[in-house]
Amino acid sequence: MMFQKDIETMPRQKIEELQLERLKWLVDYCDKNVKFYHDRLEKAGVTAEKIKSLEDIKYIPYTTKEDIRDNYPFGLFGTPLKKIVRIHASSGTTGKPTVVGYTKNDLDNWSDCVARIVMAAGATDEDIVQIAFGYGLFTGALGLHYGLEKIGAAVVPTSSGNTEKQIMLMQDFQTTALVATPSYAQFIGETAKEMGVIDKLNLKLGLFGSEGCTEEMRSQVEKSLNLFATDNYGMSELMGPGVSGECELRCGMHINEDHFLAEIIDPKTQEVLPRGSQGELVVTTLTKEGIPMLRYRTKDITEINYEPCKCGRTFARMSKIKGRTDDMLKIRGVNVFPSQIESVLMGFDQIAPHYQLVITRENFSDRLEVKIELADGSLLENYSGLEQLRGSIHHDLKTVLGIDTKVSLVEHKSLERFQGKAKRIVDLRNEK
Ligand code: DLL
Repeated sequence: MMFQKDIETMPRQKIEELQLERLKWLVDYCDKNVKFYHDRLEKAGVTAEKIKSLEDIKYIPYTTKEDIRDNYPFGLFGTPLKKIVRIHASSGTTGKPTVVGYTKNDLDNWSDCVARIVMAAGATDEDIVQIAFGYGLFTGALGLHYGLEKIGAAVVPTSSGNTEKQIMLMQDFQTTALVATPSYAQFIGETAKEMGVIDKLNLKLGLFGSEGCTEEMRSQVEKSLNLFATDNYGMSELMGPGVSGECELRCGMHINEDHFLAEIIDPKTQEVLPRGSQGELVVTTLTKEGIPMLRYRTKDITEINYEPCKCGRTFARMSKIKGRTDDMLKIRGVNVFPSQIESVLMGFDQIAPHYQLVITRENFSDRLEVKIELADGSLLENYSGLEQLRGSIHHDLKTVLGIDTKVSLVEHKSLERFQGKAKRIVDLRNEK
């Protein structure tokens, strides 16, 4: 089933004509309404008239997360606040969050995009869907919420957490679909098993996204909750969920190409790579008014397949995210930057500037261990001094990151030293 069949099956040529028309509109819109873009475009000598083909997008400079942050909170908005009807923000970045705004049209397009994705995954108006993403500034919950309502599903906004109650409702309502991060879904599965109620659940579909998930992990979750799971991708800067999602054939995530123009670039040289290459995904929003994005560097690594899919959809498909070009970590759904940790650690003079971040997954939950070297041996014999230091670091990290970490103080000179760039992150989550 398709939510907007005419659009989702457009011949490639038609898609590209529409994208070109919208790209010209967007350049003009950004030029006129966002000073930041106006200055950038002027410097690059780009006007809407200069865009004659989709390839001409290469003349437009890239936009980065730093650009959004530098213009905190509303500097990149394309409309006065009067026209903004919703504001979201990304979780825990260094200092200030990334703030995004939506007009009424944006919300309408957003719910259309999500409606397409959930329908492609197999959701229908017969479904009772429990949304176990955290409601709040995060785009995930409300994004899925509106899209699912649009297709007529019965939405149950349970939010994340309260797992046993979540499972009780699932049982009582005979919930048929679950929206969650794959890791939370896994925890729900485990808890339901412990409660001995797996057989009493009626789940058929898992709409998972917002973090990476290996095929092995997906199969495991499918088995534990006895459902069929699809993956969907997005980010707050571009919209939230709704950028792309798998159809039931699960051979890549269909990009909503009438709203998003995707490119793959080499993150080092910043050159656009030929079709089919793997690299950093760069996305231009073609219709967004609230906060339009010109060539936004997602830092996510993927590749795009432009062959029409056997499901009938012609929208290109991006492969599952391979990783990120930067070091941003997603711990239990919270974005954590190593630089945030570093800035906390540097505030303590009893420790040396050598640290390592070890991320593991235990009981289906991410765990971050921060290993820090003591500056010297003076504290080694002083147990209460060590404990006090450990406690203070733990407290400050929690204040800045919003999550619990395990703090381990290790002996001076026990961590690896580096000749070139440091590699401080040891991510063991996908090792098992
Ligand atoms: O996670 C939006 C979203 C919500 C997508 C719910 C899907 C479902 P942010 O919090 O801004 O937005 O985080 C965006 O999360 O750049 C990716 O690195 C990662 N990410 C999102 N979806 C996937 C996915 C939402 N399906 C960042 N697979 C992105 C792997 C994903 N990584």
